[in-house]
Amino acid sequence: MTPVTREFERSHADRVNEGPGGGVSEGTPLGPAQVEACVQRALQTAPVHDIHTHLYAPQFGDVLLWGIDDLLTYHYLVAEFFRVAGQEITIERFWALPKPRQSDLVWKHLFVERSPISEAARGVVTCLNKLGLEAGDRDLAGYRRYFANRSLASHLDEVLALSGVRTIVMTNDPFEEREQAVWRNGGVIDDRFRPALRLDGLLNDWPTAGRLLRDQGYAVEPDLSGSTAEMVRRFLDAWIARMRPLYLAASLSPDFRYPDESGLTRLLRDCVLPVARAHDLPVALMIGCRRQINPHLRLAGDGVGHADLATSSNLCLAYPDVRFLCTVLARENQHELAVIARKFRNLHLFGCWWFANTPSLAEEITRMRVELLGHSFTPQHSDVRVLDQLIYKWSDTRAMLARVLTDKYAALLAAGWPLTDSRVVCEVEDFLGAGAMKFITGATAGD
Ligand code: FIX
Ligand code: ZN
Repeated sequence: MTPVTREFERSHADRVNEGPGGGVSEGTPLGPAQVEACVQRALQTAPVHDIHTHLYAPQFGDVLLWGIDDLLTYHYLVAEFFRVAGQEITIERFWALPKPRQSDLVWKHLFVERSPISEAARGVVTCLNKLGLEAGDRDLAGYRRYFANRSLASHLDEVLALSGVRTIVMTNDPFEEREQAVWRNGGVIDDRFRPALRLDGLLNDWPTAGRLLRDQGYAVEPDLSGSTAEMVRRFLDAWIARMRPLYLAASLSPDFRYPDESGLTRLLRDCVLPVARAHDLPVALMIGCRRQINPHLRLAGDGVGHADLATSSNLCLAYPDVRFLCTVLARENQHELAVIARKFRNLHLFGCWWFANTPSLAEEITRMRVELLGHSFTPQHSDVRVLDQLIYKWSDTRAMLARVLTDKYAALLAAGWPLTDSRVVCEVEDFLGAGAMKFITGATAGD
């Protein structure tokens, strides 16, 4: 049993379940007037285990983004900036500027010349205010001074305290040179950060991945023939040994089909799934991103497409002994995925991903998931790329969950079911990531 499994095997929920009368007798009984305050309190105190981010432990150096210029050049805001900037600011001219000049432009167009009303723009306001900087002062130079005077170590502590985040799961690309040095030197030493082995390079761009593997001495073929599958498995084994990831992950296009005649099916069937099974590691599928629909926008240029989710049920059916995490990008796919999850205990839904992470969509999706799945899903991950964004993404999620869970628990009480504060607290802990960690580590309650 790994240390991670031990940490999550006995959650608050399990302890309450051991109480007399199946646990409902432990804690203080709740009346209708107390439900909202109890849910709010539970959401404020439960630690967050953020199961998908693009943050990195400080030892990765400048791979970890933080501070005002990174906040303002977040790709969500870059896309919004180009919608309102004058034609004289061409996309090429913008990219040629150093980051602080890019953020000057974003600030001017999205925060000075108009109210920062979009979700991503309001997020910056929330971050600044919660850090004690008056966003309304519009003092960009002052915010820069504030961040310049912070040490990363204490800033990280403060952001984690403000956002209530205990665990940050990184996105670790084995082909990313800047990350490789950390793994060569013994790996991550800050246990607030946990690795996830990201396989987009391998699965979505085989010509490049194959070349990189050959450079590293793996005898792989462009057409995947010969010993390629065995070599790729060895490559994955080596990275799993080095990184000890919580799960393997890939984002997939809406055109992804499994099984089919493609190289992607072969790489999954002959390499990734056998390796996941052998190491007892879940596979996270993030489906529906149509990459680079406007390549000029770079990271901001990705779009969304409606996926054929028969692929998810085919995988869950064919590999009952592999645990799958899944999130989908298109609003149109959300209901279908929740129905599929009802059919497969090896499928855990997580998060309202990217364009689905807006207050209105996240609330709609979360209500629907609670109604169809009860507790057996994880409402949110942050997906943040800049450390400070944890502050607004998790305060927004807590506000959304407060509305949804208050309604659901109030309806349950009204239906005549007794509730206690302890029960609510432990269920909220699971919703904020403890449940996902149990699924990921194979310690799901009831096993
Ligand atoms: O593929 C992913 O993990 C996506 O979440 C990102 O690549 C995307 O750019 C993003 O930041 C979404 O929030
Ligand atoms: Zn992501």
